[in-house]
Amino acid sequence: MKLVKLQNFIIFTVSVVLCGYVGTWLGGWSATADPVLREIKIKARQYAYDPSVIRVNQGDTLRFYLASLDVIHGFYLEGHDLDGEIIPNQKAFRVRRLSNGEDWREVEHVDVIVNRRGKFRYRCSHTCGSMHPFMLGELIVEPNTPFHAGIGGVVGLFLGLLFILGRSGRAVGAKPEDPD
Ligand SMILES: [Cu+2]
Repeated sequence: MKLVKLQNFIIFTVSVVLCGYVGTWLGGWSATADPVLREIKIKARQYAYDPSVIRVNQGDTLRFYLASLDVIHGFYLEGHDLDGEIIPNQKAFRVRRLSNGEDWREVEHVDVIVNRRGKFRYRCSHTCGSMHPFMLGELIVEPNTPFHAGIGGVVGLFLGLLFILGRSGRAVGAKPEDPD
């Protein structure tokens, strides 16, 4: 009987770990396989951005529309190689990548794919007045894997329990023929 218990324990543990792993894998897969396009309209004014906090999920594509309500502002997005220049009362704005020394180009929106989790600040990169250094916002990129891993773990637990119940049922049935 001891051997059966040990076997049950191993099968249970393996199925929980395996299903947790599969759940995590599926979670990671869905984070990149189901990217959402989010349109984000940012209004800049002295000395703030609206919205000042943006929450998105890893893998999303962010389509930024930038507008200024007063003077020329910048839009530098940390960690995403993007700098913007926003001219007031104008639908188009200018962007450039800093890494390759690219020149400004005029666009009506700019797309950024957020592949990394974390907090990234965006700040004004165009001196716009006395409080310019405090013109900041925060982009929060959240993972969406723990939920799937959790579901995988619960499914694993359930399957493991079913397996043990099935096995112990058979063990009891077999007992008269094969006593320990
Ligand atoms: Cu500014």
